[in-house]
Amino acid sequence: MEGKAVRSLRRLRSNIISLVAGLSLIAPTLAACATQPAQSAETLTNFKPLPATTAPGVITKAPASTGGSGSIVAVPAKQDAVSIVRDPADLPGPLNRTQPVKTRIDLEAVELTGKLADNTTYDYWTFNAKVPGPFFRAGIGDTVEVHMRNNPSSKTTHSVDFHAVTGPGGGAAVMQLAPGQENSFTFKALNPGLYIYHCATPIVANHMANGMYGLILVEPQGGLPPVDKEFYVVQGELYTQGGLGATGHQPMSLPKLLNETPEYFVLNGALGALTAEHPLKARTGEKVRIFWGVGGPNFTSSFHIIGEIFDRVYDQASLTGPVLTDVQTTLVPPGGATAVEFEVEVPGRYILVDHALSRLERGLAGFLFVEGPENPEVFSGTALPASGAGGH
Ligand SMILES: [Cu+2]
Repeated sequence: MEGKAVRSLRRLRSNIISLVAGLSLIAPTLAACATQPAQSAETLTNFKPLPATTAPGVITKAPASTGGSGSIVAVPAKQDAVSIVRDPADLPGPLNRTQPVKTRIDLEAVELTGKLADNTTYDYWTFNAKVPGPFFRAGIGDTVEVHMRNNPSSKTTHSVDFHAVTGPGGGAAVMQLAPGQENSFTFKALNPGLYIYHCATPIVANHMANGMYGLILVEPQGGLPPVDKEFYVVQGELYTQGGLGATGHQPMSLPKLLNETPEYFVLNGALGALTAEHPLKARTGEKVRIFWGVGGPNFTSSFHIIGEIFDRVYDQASLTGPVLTDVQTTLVPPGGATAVEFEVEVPGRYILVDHALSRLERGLAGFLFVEGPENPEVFSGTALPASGAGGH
């Protein structure tokens, strides 16, 4: 039995090594593509950060109850898995009001099997069946009533901690909900800012890694300056038992979670979420704002867009302090956020990354497609035919 296990692990390891070797070609290719004119949507959505390996199936330890302690079994991907990806354009617009109001937020904890990658599935825990949870918008001074229900089909207790809340546990002290339970609490939005909310039920890092995080914006007096497009992106990590690129249904690995050794880094919950499924789109001349959070649970993001410069950064999501200008890369800690603004002057494909670029090889990438007339005064150039950018 042990010999078989060792052979299987060796095979997996060699698959991963060849996978990673193949992926190392992606980064320079992407960089070369970054300033090329936008192509047809079909061509541009073919990008796959992690092609499926030739591994026959995921390799996991069988549960002890099967009598197979330490034995190696393959678990196929679940056929009923759904997309848990939240469209980064799915967020409410500016409030455009001057007086505080009483407002209401509704959350539901939903456990469901989602698509992590091609032929790889994962049991996500979510707010409202998407990762990240809904983007909420409140105004300074608002009284916010938070309602939450834990879906009766859940297997575990869930809760919510809003970093925008002043009060015990950010609400989590009164919101530990067993499956089928619901409750509410009320808070006053005292501080403007862009805040993470997340499940705060032990093991909290497990609930967050499984997808239970989102953002709430508390607009400052008068709101934020107008822009043409706003987007909602949250970075996270996944700790699967099978290695990077392993197919099949992937249980969470507690040792990897505790050792902070994720297999995947993702934007909006899954591989390809913001490249193939829901890329960001804008037109030249538009002002873009990205609300960027880190659900983590563990890794600080060095947020950068390949081929762009942030004109303005609300550092650490402070909306009332001095705004940073002309920034290349900005730090966003776990449980933190930022808002960045920039104008897009040149058409092409731009790539949202964490500039700790090994994470690109583990899935962390998003595309911003900019369409519009060429702008040779700002950028001009042609790739060499053999530069690896062929086809773009
Ligand atoms: Cu939870």
